[in-house]
Amino acid sequence: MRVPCSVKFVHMADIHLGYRQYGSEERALDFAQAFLRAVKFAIERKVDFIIIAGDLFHKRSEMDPATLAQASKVLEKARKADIPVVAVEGNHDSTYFRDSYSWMDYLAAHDLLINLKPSFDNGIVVEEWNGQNGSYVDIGDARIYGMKYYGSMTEKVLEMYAPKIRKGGFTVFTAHVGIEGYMNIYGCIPASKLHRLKGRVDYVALGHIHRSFVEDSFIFNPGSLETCEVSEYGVERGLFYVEYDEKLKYELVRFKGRDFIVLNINIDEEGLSGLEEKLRKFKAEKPVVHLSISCKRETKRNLGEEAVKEVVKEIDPLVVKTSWSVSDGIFTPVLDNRKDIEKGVIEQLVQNYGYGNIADEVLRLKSIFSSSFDIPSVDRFIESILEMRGGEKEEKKKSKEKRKRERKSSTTEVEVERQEEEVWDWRRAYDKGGKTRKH
Ligand SMILES: [Mn+2]
Repeated sequence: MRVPCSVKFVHMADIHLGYRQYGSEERALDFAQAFLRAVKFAIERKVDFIIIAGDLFHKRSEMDPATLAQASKVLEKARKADIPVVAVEGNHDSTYFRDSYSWMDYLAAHDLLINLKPSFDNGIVVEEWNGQNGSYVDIGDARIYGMKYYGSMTEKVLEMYAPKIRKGGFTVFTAHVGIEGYMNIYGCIPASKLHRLKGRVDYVALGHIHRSFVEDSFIFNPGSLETCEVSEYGVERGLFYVEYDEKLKYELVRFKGRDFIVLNINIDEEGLSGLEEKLRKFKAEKPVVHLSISCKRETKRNLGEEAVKEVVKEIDPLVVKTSWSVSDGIFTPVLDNRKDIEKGVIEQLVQNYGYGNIADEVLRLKSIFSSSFDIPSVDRFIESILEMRGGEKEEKKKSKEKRKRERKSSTTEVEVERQEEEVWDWRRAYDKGGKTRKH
């Protein structure tokens, strides 16, 4: 006999709280605001529960008070509305080889979320959530199973996990794992391994890949809420609002985040006025600007990076990133670009991990390791990086103060919208440079 069930929920993933993208605190606030918006949406729709399929946080160990406050303040909103939040840990949330206490466990200990993961004791243990630990939980007409990120062990763990799944009403399986063929990142498995859960599971709720996709109305991946790297900008991403009433209905809900402007320009041909013209065509509020500039080596030398940045400053950007591709003439051998290309690839790869721009250092390490595995020179090199980073921090601080002084007020429509949006105390405290205000 079929038991009728009716379920309503929101499925989100890859929130990356605490990500100071480009070293910008404003960007970290964008990620928090995106999370707040998503949870408020769920509350407005009066859902039965919220699923967070991993990567709530950007960093797994170094937590700072502002980030923790962002997470708990928003999760408290859901708790006040009596909406349970069911989560699993992503690669950014936990160390997956050792089973240590994570910040997600901490939030679970404060009744702010249900952190589902199997345990291991002579094989896999899949038990009901007891308020502290567990792999599945029953909420209303739904049962939700969770599996955290296991990296290269994912397939093995899933193989052990799958036979333990027992259908209970509308059954969800949520995991932080990617599917091969969507994005070339680590931690993906073939889709077939999950399609095999059909019959026992009604909805597979994934996270990890930062773009949305749906397979067979069975596997769902919403993508990241904010733009974690420039290549994600403009990609379909959002959260899934799902209703089940003997029939599955879902929609991808998108929210507008920080504006990005991605531009290619040949300065020799178009000049700085060409750049100005191109920039003016965008209607963006305090955007992140990525400029790929190509020109002759001579032009770069004569013009300099600052002149280009001055032009971009006209549109009041939040961040300006430039990458130059210079040539000495028509007959520049392609191989000359190899280093740039390699550097570009590494920049893209490490950008997502919050280490800042360390492409040069990675390349240098690569050359040390590929010439000879010489530990003393590795040590020396690491030490020199650490010294350099110390200096950079000072400089960043200075330029931040300068930026603050230069900040202009703008009154575009988007700005008004933002002001109307509910803003937390931590955001204000942050704007004041972290100083506590008297009430
Ligand atoms: Mn992620």
